[in-house]
Amino acid sequence: MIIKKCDLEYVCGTTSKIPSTSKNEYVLCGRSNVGKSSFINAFINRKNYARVSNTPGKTRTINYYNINDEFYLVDLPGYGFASQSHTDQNEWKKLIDKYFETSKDINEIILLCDIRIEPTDKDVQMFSFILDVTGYEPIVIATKLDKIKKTQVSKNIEIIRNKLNASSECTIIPYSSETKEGLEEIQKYFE
Ligand SMILES: Nc1nc2c(ncn2[C@@H]2O[C@H](COP(=O)(O)OP(=O)(O)OP(=O)(O)O)[C@@H](O)[C@H]2O)c(=O)[nH]1
Ligand SMILES: [Mg+2]
Repeated sequence: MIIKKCDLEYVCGTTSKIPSTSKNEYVLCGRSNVGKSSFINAFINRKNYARVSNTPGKTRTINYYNINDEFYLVDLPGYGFASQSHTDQNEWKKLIDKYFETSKDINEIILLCDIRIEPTDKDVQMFSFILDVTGYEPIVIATKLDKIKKTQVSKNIEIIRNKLNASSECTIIPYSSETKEGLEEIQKYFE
């Protein structure tokens, strides 16, 4: 996929109106620090256009990246980090609920999981929440592939599938933003 254009076009917080983009939205969700913003940078081939940080909770708003005027990558704020207060968790929930209730342009939801770690209860909840609101299983990108040995990949993918209660048809793509392994497969999937 050739990226001719990428613009951060909308940034939504809890008090913002969710835009009606009238274009397909590919939605990225997952734990804080799992690599959502890094995925966007790899996808658009830019270094730090979507802000990446070691500090969990970097992305606090819903960020809409217009790709080639064809579709949007929607970066949702991450969940489940230790320093997240109750107030922050409530704000997060309000924003996420508002997005899923309001947006009419969701085309595909992508749940990112760290390939090294068994999905947390929050990941399991997110997976089943997506299934409930859309009627479809999300696709799963298993991030940080560069951090494990090749021989562990298929075992870890099955651990993710089992823990998420995902079907055997659910697409789970091993991926690394460092090496870009898996990127082509994801792009093909989008196309
Ligand atoms: N080795 C390796 N590190 C990665 C990969 N993807 C992300 N990281 C690192 O993980 C950290 C968090 O990445 P982000 O992309 O900011 O994570 P996020 O999901 O956007 O986090 P929030 O904005 O807090 O929700 C950064 O230090 C990244 O460099 C990957 O594929 N491999
Ligand atoms: Mg982020």
